[in-house]
Amino acid sequence: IMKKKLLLLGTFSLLATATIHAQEFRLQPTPQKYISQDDSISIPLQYQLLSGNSLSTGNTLPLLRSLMPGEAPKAGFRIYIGTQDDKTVKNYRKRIPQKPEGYFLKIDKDRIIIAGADERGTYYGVQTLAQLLTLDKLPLIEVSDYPDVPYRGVVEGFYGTPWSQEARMRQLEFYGRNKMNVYLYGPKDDPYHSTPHWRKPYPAQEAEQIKQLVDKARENNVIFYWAIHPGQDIRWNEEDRSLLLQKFESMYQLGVRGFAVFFDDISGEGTQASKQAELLNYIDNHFVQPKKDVAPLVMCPTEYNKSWSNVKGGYLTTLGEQLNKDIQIMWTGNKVIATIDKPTLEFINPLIKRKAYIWWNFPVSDYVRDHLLLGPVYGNGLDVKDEMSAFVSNPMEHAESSKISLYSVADYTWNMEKFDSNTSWKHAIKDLMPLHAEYLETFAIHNSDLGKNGHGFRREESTNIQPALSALLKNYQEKGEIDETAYRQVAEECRKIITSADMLLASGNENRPLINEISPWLSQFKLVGEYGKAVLDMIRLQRQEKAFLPSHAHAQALQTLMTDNDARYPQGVKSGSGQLMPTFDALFEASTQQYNRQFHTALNARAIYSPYTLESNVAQLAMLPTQQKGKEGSVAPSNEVINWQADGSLTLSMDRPRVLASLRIDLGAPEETYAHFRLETSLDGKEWQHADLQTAWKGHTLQKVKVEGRKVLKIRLTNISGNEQKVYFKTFKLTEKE
Ligand code: 14T
Repeated sequence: IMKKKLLLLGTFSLLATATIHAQEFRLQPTPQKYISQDDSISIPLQYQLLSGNSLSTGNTLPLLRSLMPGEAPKAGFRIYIGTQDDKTVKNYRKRIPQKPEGYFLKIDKDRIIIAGADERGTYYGVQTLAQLLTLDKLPLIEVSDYPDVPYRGVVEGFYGTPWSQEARMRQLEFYGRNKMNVYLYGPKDDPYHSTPHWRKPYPAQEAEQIKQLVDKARENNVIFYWAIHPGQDIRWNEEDRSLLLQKFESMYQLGVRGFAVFFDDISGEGTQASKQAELLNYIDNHFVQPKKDVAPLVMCPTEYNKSWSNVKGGYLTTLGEQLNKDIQIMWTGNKVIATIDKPTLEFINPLIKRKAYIWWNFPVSDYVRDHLLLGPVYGNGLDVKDEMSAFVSNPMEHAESSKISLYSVADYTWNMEKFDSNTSWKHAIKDLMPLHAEYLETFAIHNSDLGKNGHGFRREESTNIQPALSALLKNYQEKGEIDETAYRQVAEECRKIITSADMLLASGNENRPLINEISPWLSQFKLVGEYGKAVLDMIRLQRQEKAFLPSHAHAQALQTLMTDNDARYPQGVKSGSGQLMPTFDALFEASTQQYNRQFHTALNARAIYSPYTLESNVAQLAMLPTQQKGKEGSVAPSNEVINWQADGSLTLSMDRPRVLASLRIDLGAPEETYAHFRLETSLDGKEWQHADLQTAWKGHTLQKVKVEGRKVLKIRLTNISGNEQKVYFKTFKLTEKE
């Protein structure tokens, strides 16, 4: 009896004959089931291929042949491959999981069997073999595998610079390798996807590029969905309907076999549920169904998350009742940016009378463009595989950097119950830069959180060093003492940060596209590490009158360099903003204050120089960051519906009285709403002067405030209606007089 070992989770057992690296080997995405023996074979140099008829077209065999070049008609080693009805695999039919995209893979002493439930399943069997072939020897193994979620992948749906052609080509290959089967093309800033040009065909050059992507997608067994975003100016007439169908037909001619219509982030006419449903059904009945080779239609509703939905208004139920059953409906969860759990799906599925097609807004960073979101994927339910039809991730405009999350999304959607966030994250990093993984991990762990933002969505950051950071700060602030263990840990981490930034910046061609994307943040990251060291010097030297001064000056110089680097890029550059920077700033302030007290000096003890600060007793407003660029100061837009309670107010305070040139406020609400608010300014924070709101131009919700030449210290906006007001907080922007 052969000794068999059941490995349900995690890494391979150390195979007697394999290399030491085998210890770190892991199949990705995590398979449903595999059994491996403590034995392995050499990779066959020659083999006989016995392949099923179902694979005569398609890319499964080309992939296999590219992985194993030694095909020879009379070789003793045999590879049997096929889908379930093929003769080549008939002896193994019962072993094939009866699930879409499932496969059975067996490696024996004298043969390999790859048997799929369908063509994509067989292809995934070959992808698993491809991973095993990276080992020095092939382990004797049996894999029975299939995905938990039917559609898994990516929706390029963010605002900002769309991905480059080269980036997309690399993505599609990545999806194939990670067993993701959909890519939805819908960049908000492609003019031919959205208003103004959705009605027009692509110019020849752009069309050619899309064709190239479609081919690449097919090569990797990914369904390329082309999405249209017509809602901003669509008219519900035959003319626009036929223009839309013509556009789809032109995309079909380019090879597109998946179509989507997005009605997100629009207002006015386009938002009517019954009109949307009528259009979608028409497309389904007259375009998708007759063609026979087109994937199920996908739509993104206008009310695409719970917080924006008005169940009584009937929008979602209308879609649920009227849309053809096979049309998929997207959903981002309880909010625009949210993790997905059981209750999320129990809310939406009954309304739309089908399983939601999850549009997960992570790691998208278009609302926090100064941050990179490189942390682990966590927070989604591990018990929701049966409640969703799809799970697609909306990524960052940084394609390569997004792969850290996308790798884990592939893992999560394939095998939910076994998804281990941290393990998956570490392997994602190793997959991106095997030779520099250690350094990339250090960079990623400290570049995970989003900072303050209107959606209130945050991520853990610096979890490896967070306990040491808080112990160090607490002891220093409360007792003026240095926790030596924590001090050593933080000093060591700063050293690692500086090394990692250097090693990655000088990593040459291991992953050039990735380094190009992150280089502004790498420079910032190195400064964060140096700043940390300078601040550690400060607390160490705080009682030494002379020695303290250069460390204080150095820390200030590094603050200036970080501010300059941040200002060098239009989107800004923040690194370590979650834990490292707040701790270092607090240590800078505490040690300088101590020093000033002890030596009766007046060194600058303020780490962050921010001319504007915001206070509010309206919870959703209090989390908004303020910004300053030149003469312009602003509060970031909220991006969510604000429930502004009666008497709730927002106060913007300045570091010193400043003379205003203009002030603009947009609550995204009709003109009448502004009568419910009182706007005031103050020069001393005690006496308040009224200021008049005026509609900037007809039909627009933007208000201009008559404040030219007014000298102010504070600006305050209060809800005086006595009732809660629901508003959007789109603009709050002032300019100062020269
Ligand atoms: F379609 C949706 F599911 C969706 O999420 N739409 C957009 C998306 O394109 C964008 O990348 C994402 C993150 O910012 O959120 C949606 O865009 C918004 C969301 C807002 F709350 C645009 C404006 C908003 F105020």
